[in-house]
Amino acid sequence: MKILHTSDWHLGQALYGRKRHEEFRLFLEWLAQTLREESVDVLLVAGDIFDSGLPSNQAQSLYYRFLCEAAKGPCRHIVLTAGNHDSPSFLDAPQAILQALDVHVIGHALAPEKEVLLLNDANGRPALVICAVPFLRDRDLYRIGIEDGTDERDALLARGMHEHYRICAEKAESLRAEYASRFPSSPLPVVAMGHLFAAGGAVAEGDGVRDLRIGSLGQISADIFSPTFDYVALGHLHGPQKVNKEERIRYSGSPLPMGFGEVGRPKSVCLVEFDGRTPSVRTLPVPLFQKMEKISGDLPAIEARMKDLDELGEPVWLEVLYTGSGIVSDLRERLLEKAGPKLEILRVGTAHSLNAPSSEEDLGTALEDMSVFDVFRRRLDDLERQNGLDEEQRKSLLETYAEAVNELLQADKGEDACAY
Ligand SMILES: [Mn+2]
Repeated sequence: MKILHTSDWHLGQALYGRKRHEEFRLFLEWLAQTLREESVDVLLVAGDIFDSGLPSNQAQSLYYRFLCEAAKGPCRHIVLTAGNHDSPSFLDAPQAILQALDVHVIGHALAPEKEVLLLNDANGRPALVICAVPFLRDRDLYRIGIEDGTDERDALLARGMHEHYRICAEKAESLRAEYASRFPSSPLPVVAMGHLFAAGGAVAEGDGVRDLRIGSLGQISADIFSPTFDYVALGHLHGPQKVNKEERIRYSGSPLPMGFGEVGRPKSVCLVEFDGRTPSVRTLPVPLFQKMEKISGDLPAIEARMKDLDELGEPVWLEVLYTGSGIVSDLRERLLEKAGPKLEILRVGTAHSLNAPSSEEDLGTALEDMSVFDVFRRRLDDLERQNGLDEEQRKSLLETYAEAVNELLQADKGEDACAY
């Protein structure tokens, strides 16, 4: 059984407001073709299929078209699990009809043993066990209310996750034993899926990984993956990588660069084959479907580089970082004027505005525990540290912000009223 492992498609994602449907379409076309060319039997997508819980019609259309296309080819099994960006209910809704195409979708976490799938080969003989574990949310793991301290919560969450994978492994072992009694010469490989931040994994600035917590908490030690699992197909981190240098535990990474922070980094999918229970893994590069570049420098340097790129005549998306001395108040307008028809400037800023460091106390604070005002106050604290913000300015910014929030909330209510 040949497996292709990918994750973090983030269908529907936009880059600073720029929609990326064309890139997603080209990627899925490439993937469908790769499944055919490589005679892949099993496709695994380890979470973050969509960028948001309520994907646009276009993003949904790409997804369903791809599944139909893939199901027509030699790939006999497709297993998709939810990531932290996905809505589990949204993924689960078409489960019955997708099942008819031999597409298994696991949005909501189930009882662990129910996530264990036994896949057959072309002759209808069991050939592979998949523990299709989606992103595990707090509520999937424990239901006791914990008032204070993220430490305690993280510890409980980690314990719950270990338990979840332990039960999966147990179930997989029992399937393996049952099978071994019938076919002693060919052991059944077991693959686990997961969408989590394994300790030791690397993230890059600006790679678009939405942290499960602010800071580095929420990491799970890789010993969660017992030796029962012959390969672990992970999602969540966007750079392709092994975990703890272990050949068998991998992040495929996202197929598209998720932000300018990832420009120039290679993107790939993993092809996995088993010799008995020993996996051999080959990474297959994903082509770049849209050229992106970061330019930095003073005004003449930026304009010179833009001119060079213009002359290449291919579409380029740009992030421009102005590092010159002196303030150019109409920077964006000036650059837009200079940009040829193939250049799209998606982001313009100064070193200061693009890379503002976040405050240290942020570490360990769960975003979901903060109000929108807490977040805004943190932002003001940052500004105060960098620019010196006086009491008056702080007060007036808070007031303006409150006004904007209230307006939005009212607008929301209005829309709801209309919808009913
Ligand atoms: Mn992701």
